[in-house]
Amino acid sequence: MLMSNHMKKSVPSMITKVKARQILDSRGIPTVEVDLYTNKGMFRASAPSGASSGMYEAIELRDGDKGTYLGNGVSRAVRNVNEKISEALIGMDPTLQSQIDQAMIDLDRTEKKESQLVFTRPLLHFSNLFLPLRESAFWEFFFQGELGANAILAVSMAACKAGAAEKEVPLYKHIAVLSGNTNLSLPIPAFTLLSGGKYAGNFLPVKQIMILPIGARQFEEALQMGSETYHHLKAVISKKYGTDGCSVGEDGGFAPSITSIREGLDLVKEAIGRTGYSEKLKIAIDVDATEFCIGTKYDLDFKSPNNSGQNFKSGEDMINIYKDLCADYPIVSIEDPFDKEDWEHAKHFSNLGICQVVGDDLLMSNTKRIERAVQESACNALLLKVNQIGTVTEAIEIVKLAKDAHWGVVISQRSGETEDAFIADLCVGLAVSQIKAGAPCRGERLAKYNQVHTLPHNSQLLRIEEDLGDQAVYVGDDWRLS
Ligand code: 2PG
Ligand code: MG
Repeated sequence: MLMSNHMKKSVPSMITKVKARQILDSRGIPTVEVDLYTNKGMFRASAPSGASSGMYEAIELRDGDKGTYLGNGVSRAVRNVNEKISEALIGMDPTLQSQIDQAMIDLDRTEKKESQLVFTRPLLHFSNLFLPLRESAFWEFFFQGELGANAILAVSMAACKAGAAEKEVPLYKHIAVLSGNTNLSLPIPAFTLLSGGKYAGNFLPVKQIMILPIGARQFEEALQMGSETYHHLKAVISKKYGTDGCSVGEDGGFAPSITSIREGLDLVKEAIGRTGYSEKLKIAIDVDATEFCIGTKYDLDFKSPNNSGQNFKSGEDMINIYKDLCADYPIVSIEDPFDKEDWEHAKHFSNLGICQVVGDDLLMSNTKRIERAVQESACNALLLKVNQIGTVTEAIEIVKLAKDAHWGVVISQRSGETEDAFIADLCVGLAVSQIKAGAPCRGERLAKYNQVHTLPHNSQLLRIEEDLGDQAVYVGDDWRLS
């Protein structure tokens, strides 16, 4: 027995098999799931997928065959894992994350150095010029990597889980070691309470109104505050808009038929008022302004069928709107307050220092754009979407970039999620100050929050807060520092 244990240890640790398959994400759209095998067992990860995409991010590979899953199938990405990536990784040590990621990056580049521009439909009509760019037939083309960010990321995360198992440490600790981080902390959750923008069928122009439980003492308490406020909000909405006002958007936030940001904020304020935590909960908004930027103007009525065209705002107007909102409500963070190319207003607003200004579409988790934003002070927090950067190693690097600039860091869900809780461990391992994983409701969102949280007696595997015990430090009041 002793002998065989000894022999087991001496077997060199290596990846023995990588197998991908197509699964469906939370929107019912295909995505890539990977099972990566080592001498220690099988490790599974899946890639999320979002609505916003563009020329600066790592691009997921989709089949484009409109007859199958409306063109969203990922069988080519799956094949890339099963054939090319698998061949490149078999035999590698799963603890060597950066080498694994580099092998995939190299493989992608040997095949095709740059993303490929693929046209799926010709430009249709001159009138498209007047639509927001992402609405237009101009965008019937997309940039496509060779292997697919969906293929690469799922393998990268599965390998990271395998590396942790190899070292016999929890995933977050493995990530901390990979990044050289010695301070573990549990992030502030940004819970979506109201959904709007492209996420919901109401007329609320902004994408999400969220709460941040900065006054909680532990993550567990933060989760309780989020859940209770969510349910108080449900009651408030039911009373005002009827139960059909309680249908939810893509990341679980309620989507009553409200038309303005203030109407939404008033609902949230009322719900917060019912909790008894008023001082402990702050508000964050993801404006996602790129969605309603037309030329140099912002159309706050962009979702209204009776849009009179009278509610167009200039960048300056938007700054004034944000100033007033921050004065009237406990708003501490605004994400994408301007179009992704409106650097001037972003700089101006950010320099006012009124609140945390988060760059999502502005940065697209892209190193060059982050460097520019740091230099120009166009925002003061990074929103990191792992599938936009593509590998765990690159995610670690850009978080460092943001931390070096003394920015906040929010690690974020995508609208299309899976039950994979990887980002929870990533947040703790990198000690970033905020996790944005949607509402405190719906399985694919709770998978992340529950992973950070203590769930005593509920799992054979320890959750992070439980595992850290007395050493668990909830970010709380220090949430701005990452
Ligand atoms: C965002 C993200 C996540 P998507 O804008 O912050 O909520 O959305 O994944 O659709 O790009
Ligand atoms: Mg966003």
